[in-house]
Amino acid sequence: MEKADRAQTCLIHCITNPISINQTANAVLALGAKPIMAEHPLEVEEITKTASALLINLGNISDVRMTSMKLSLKAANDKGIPVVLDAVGSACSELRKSFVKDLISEGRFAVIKGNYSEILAIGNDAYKDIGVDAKTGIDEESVRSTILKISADTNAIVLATGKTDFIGFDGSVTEVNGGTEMLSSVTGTGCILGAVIATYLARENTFQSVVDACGFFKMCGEEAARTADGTGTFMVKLLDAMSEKKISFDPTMYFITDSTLYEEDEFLARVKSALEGGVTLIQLREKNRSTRDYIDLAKKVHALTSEYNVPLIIDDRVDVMLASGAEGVHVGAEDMPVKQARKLIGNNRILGATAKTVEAALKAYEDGADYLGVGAIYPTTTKVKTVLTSTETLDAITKAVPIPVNAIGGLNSTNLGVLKGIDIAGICAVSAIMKAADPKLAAEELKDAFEDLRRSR
Ligand code: TZP
Ligand code: MG
Repeated sequence: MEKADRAQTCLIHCITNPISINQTANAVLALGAKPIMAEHPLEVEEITKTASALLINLGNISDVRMTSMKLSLKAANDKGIPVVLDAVGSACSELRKSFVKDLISEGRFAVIKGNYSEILAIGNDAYKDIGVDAKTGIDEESVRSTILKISADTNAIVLATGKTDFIGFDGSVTEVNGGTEMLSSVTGTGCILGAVIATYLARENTFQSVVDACGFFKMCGEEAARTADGTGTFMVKLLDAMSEKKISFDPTMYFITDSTLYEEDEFLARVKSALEGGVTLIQLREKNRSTRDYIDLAKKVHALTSEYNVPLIIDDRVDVMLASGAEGVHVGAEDMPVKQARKLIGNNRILGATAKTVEAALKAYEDGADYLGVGAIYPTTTKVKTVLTSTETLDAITKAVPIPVNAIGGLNSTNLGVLKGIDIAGICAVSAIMKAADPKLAAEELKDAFEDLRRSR
């Protein structure tokens, strides 16, 4: 699911409950759309007509909102505006259950959503539950068949939310997995999802939009859970995840430095030369410096990389990254664990990890890595404790994880042929640039060689 998918600016009319009205409005804003929460019967038709989607949420229902919902539903249907019905509480309240039936018989919905219990209550008159949360231990088969039944009766996409979201339409059911238990530890997350779906439908009224909205929301939940300290910060981080501006990076030509070979002036001149040559990402890699010297140098390198709009990654040291203002950190197997690093740096900064096996790659991805470095492909002359990684393993890793994977180790502009056909995002190099007579030229040649390799795939 691409997080970059953002709703165009459009108005989302939400008639919803006061428990979650604020989070719901903020969620729509986070997605780049505009919320309006109007519910007075004398104004809702006028407002719905100007909206790109309508959300009707039955939570904490009142007479006024019931009246307004019917008026808005008709206005939306007349104008072909997609409507999402969130059937909150339809399993615990006869009033709401019969109101759902009323609404379904009077108007058309793009999406009807509820948790497993709510969906079962809509599909089966006798079904009852207590409260607005779904019962545990509900049989998935009955959820699937109920979704399809309601969908066939209403011609709506029907969504049953839970650990797995089931989305049914036209005889088939799509599952969306993932998410986190924490989504059910705070109130209103289901209501927020309704607004996310309405916002996605406003942009593109398709089945896929509903699937994407559910996947996006689960992903944001996972991301928020990674850095939350409790349910309070989870809620805040969930909004952050929905609106975040992750620092973007281009891993194509990733230059890793080695300052041990030069005086500081010469080192900085070479970094600048590599930037002139078009490197797209730089890692400052220091093994023998005091913390103070590491921060000092990082600040100097960061001043250079900022001029060229190239993100700076700091090897191993989260503290040096934070102190220098660098954009990210890279951790290896003996460094801070990926999960811990993600928690400390937050969700927006770049986190790289070294992986030498498919298992390690999957774990790093799940723990929050943004990219992987895999190698050494060739024996390296740079002073590192590393073993070779086969191109077969590199290939398997690129197929196993959805994040960019870079090759590293002894690579130069004349030996990239072994990487042909492997879906790497870029190459990392130390010596080929650092030790070159002309780092600018070396960076250009390496970049060209990688572009050639890509074209010859
Ligand atoms: N990890 C695996 S190989 C390597 C690291 C840090 C060093 C790569 O250096 P070079 O000079 O590009 O071989
Ligand atoms: Mg390291």
